[in-house]
Amino acid sequence: MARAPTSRSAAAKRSPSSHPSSTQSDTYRGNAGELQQQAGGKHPVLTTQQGIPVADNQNSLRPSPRGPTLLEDFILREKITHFDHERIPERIVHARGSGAHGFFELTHSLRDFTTARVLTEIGVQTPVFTRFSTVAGGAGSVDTPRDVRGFAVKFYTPEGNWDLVGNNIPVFFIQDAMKFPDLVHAVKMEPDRAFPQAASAHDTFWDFVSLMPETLHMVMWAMSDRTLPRSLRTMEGFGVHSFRLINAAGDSTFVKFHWRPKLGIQSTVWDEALKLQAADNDFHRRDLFEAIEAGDFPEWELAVQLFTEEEAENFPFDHLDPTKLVPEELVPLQVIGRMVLNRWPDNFFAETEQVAFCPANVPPGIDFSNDPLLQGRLFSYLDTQLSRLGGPNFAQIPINAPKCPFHNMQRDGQMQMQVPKGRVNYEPSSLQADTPRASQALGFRHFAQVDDGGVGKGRIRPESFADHYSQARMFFRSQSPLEQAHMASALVFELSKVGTPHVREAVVGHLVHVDPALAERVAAGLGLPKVPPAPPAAEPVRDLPLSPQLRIIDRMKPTLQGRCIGILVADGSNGDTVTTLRKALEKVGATVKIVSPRVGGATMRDGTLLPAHGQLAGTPSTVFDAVASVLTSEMGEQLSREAAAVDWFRDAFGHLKAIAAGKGSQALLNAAGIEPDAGVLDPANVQGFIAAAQTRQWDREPKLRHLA
Ligand code: HDE
Repeated sequence: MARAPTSRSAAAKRSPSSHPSSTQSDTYRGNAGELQQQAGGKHPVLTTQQGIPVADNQNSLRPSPRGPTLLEDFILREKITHFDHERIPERIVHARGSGAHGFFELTHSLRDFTTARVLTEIGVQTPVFTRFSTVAGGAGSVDTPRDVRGFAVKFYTPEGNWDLVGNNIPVFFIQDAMKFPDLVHAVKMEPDRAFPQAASAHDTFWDFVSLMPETLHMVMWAMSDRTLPRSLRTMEGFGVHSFRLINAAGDSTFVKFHWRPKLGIQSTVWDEALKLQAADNDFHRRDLFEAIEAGDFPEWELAVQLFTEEEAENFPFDHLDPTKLVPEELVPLQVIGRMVLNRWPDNFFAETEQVAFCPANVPPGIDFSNDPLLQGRLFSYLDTQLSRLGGPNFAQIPINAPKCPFHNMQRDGQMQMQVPKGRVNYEPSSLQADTPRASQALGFRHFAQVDDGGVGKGRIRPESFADHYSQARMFFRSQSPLEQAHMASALVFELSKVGTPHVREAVVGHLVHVDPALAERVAAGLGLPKVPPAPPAAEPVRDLPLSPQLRIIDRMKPTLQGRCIGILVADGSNGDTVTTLRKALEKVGATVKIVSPRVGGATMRDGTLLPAHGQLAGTPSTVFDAVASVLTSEMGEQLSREAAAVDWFRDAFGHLKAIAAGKGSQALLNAAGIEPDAGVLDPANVQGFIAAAQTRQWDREPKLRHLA
């Protein structure tokens, strides 16, 4: 066996980060760098975790060619043992997620309201790591179920980490942390049968809803198109709870945080979301990855709603109740900065999986409100990290470590990575001059809230939390008629998956309070003989002013930026038409992907080969925002007998997408049963197609499917 010789000069030239096993430890890096293969000199020598060079990575150690494996084989044992321990417990909620690095830049100072530097220093770029997630499914579940999305941002501020751990919906299902385990148990797969995965359409979830009327407002959001985002880049984000901002004088102002996507808010339609679960399990993850790789960096505005204690007292609801939102019409949004995600993680496990968010992580100048859900969250996240990440030192994992200096007397514990020096690991001490000390001037101060003069200790739900239906009604009635129809249909879909008749009926009973006409529509959709009676409501339901800002359809941005158009080609296609269309689409910011029966591409009429991004059978139109086809009549005829091609058009039409299809595609349109409308154009009508592709063909929907 030839021992690999060492080469100091080659090791010296190589940058430490290029080493495949580079870690934070310089010692480790240095040792590994000593060993360099002679042949070619590019590959460092494979070693064990102890730095022992490995000669053979193919065969385990045996006493004879066909003999048993020897226990002595420490290389095999170490490799297999490490592999056996590669997984850590997945998050009990929000297990499925995708993250990215970026920065937050403040454009408007909140100096009058807070001392937090991240919210007062205009122009400074604070590094962030953002993780988006679904809630109910496991880590390997699909990206597009009907589900709430997590929107968690870790700001590495100069005064410590600030985690804004929000969702893409501004309210929550429950009012008190005490009910969170029940809610999560009810929505996740049922414990005896272990299905359904990543879906709320089952008995236990709706049973819980039917018995917990406080869920009704968020249920209306969950049944809206908000839970079917087109992309993580087209989602809004919300801090949900009221937080406090504290200024230099110690005054408190309540704040609600909102993220608004630069691309505008946009969703898919339900049938499309369902089919995406087959077309691309990683639809959102891939979209985020591809956008960042292409330099098309996802961006959001950060906006705040600010209000005082006195103003809050006059709201027609209690802002400490997380099932309530503060309408923009009541407290306008002020944009204070932007977040850009510009770097995909180097390693999914090390960063996206190990990132540990916690709403209790706030720098001085930001403080909590008494929202009872937030108060419970302040405990839960640190607690869950201890078991998920294996001990109290998870803050030392690079993705979790603050990027500002940090010093304290916390010592030892599993996986301790730091090597503290000196005798002093306590405070106060007089033996060392440089030990950390608390600072009245710079340290975190809690807002000194005056007690609200209540009745004393007790398991008490405030009276001001009693109205469960008025905002649910406000949200439903603020939607456009089509969005209302989507919600009614979603309720019918979900409740049709509920096998227990009394649960279905009880939910419809609650809907009577939300909107009697909605209850009628859902009852009809379920085939109930009559609308069940509404349960008693603790408070009379009020007609609050409507909030059109809560719609999606009207607020979709007329742009092709961030949108992806598929062009179907086959042998004989007119390459000039394809090029003209492609250039025009790319000019206005769209991403264009070529689809062809074979991934190797198609030979154009002039003999040139146009390579494809995707094979037709594996690239259904569900993954595009609009589609075009440039085909000869002969190929159109041939493809009209190909199910994947017919579905390509049928689904694009059914999902309300613009279609550019010339004469050559007529046989396909016929086979797909498409009756051309304003959203079906000739590929030569480039500007017409661009205009149509900027939106969905909403007028088409009522002609296509029965909505409840
Ligand atoms: Fe969470 N939540 N949550 N949650 N949550 C977790 O923490 C919890 C709530 C949210 O990308 C867990 O590290 C309780 C509201 C996001 O890593 C856990 C309560 C909102 C993420 C936990 C809530 C959220 C989590 C699971 C009610 C929106 C994913 C793993 C009192 C404002 C963060 C983990 C990531 C994750 C507890 C309610 C958002 C168990 C007890 C409300 C985005 O600690």
